[in-house]
Amino acid sequence: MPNSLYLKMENLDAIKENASIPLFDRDQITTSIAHIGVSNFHRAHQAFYINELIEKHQAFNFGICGIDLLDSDRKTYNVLKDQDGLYTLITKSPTGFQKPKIIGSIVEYFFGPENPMAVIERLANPDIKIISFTIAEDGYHLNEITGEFNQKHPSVAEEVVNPFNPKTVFGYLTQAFKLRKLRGISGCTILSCDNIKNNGDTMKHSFLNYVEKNEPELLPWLKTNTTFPNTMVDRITPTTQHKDIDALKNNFLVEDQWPVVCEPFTNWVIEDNFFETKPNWEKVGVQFVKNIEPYQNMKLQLLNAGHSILGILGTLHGYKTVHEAANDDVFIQFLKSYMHQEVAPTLVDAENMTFKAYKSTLISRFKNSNINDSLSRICSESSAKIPIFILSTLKIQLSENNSINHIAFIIAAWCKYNDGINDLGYAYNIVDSISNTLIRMAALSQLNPVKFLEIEPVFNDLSSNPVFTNKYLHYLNHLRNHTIKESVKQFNDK
Ligand code: CS2
Repeated sequence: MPNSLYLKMENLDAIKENASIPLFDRDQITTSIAHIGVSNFHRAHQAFYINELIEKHQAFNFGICGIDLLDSDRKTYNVLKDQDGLYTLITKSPTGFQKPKIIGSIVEYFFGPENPMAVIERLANPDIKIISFTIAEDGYHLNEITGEFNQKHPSVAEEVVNPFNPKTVFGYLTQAFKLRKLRGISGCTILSCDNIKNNGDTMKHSFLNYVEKNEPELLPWLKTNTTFPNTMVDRITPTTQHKDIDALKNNFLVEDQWPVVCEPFTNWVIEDNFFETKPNWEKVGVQFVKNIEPYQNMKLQLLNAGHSILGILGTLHGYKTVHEAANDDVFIQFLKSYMHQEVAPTLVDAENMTFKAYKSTLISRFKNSNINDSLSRICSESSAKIPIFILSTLKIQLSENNSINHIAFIIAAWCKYNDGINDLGYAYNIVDSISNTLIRMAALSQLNPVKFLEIEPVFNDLSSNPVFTNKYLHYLNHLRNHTIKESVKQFNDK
């Protein structure tokens, strides 16, 4: 059997026997995108689109400079350094694998903790026209109640006294834009690719709030030199498993320390609001639209909410993966009627995407067993996800006096989820930045069930709403005395 080869530039010629390699000369590429947060998702989504653009349309000016800012991202730094920025994308459909594809669009990489000044200089460089990022829901440091930037966050407090060694994306951007202003360089587009509602507006709000507090003289310049388009990003990207690494090595003879797995489906919609020139990304299927809201709502309230629901119900039952929960008729019936009865009334069709069409693809995406997406990934950081994915629907449904039964049931089930034990009697971890609070409030709710709703950063003043609370109490009582399957079945049959 031939030997496997390390993924590196010098081995690409030999690797091309078994995997698709970038069909372009990477040395010709110039960098105009800096992306902060080189997550699996970024590598399956934006970096894939850019790779397509360079490969099929010779757009050599769109190279990506990957940047990570957190110590916990050191592994990405080491792997991408070892592999010359290359990595493998493994696209898995329900029926099997496509030939693995080596992605070559990340042509530079910087690691903040190693050299913060180099990151600041790179972001300040006039070549960079777009600064994009995926920093996850809790990276925005917004106080859920007041909507204000959380100046007291430890990383913020630390960087304010040591501004040339920033810790947050906001600190880095501030220093970079100060340099641009000082040097007479114009600004750029700041592009959020996170799963949060009005992600561009949210970034703008957080960042300008931060600057107003910490560097007020920069504010007027920023307002005229940056734009913050809202975006909708969509591609299911599970956590890479050891068996993916092994299969790539054994079946395709490629030794990649950290390949990325994803589904075939992909979608990227961006509000047409670029600073100076709009990129020509429509050539690879990106949609530029005037009004992003219907797309975002559909995606967050159907796909992401659907994931969270399968995550909570499935974990309580003892399932480990999304496809197991999605192939269980009891859970999928619940999910479908949730979408139909409680989400549909809050949505409007988007210009190029109807609610019905989007919904119809979803269930089969969830059922794709080759993706093997873990429920633990889905349930991680639920305290930041549930308000965006599910409580936003609740707010509308309550204000319209519409049905809220499913949501009351889901929140009750989430309370039980935080007991940390499934119906088979096995314990699982609650992975959340406020896990201690979630566990404590779920425990207190054994005696006083409304307690769980008193987690203010998540629920705000929901505990004082009798319409919701009564339903929640009813379902929690049932859930505490039955298995999740029994409770969902009873709910479905009513
Ligand atoms: C998931 C997302 O955990 C989650 O929030 O729902 O990561 C989801 O897989 C992506 O948004 C798909 O586009």
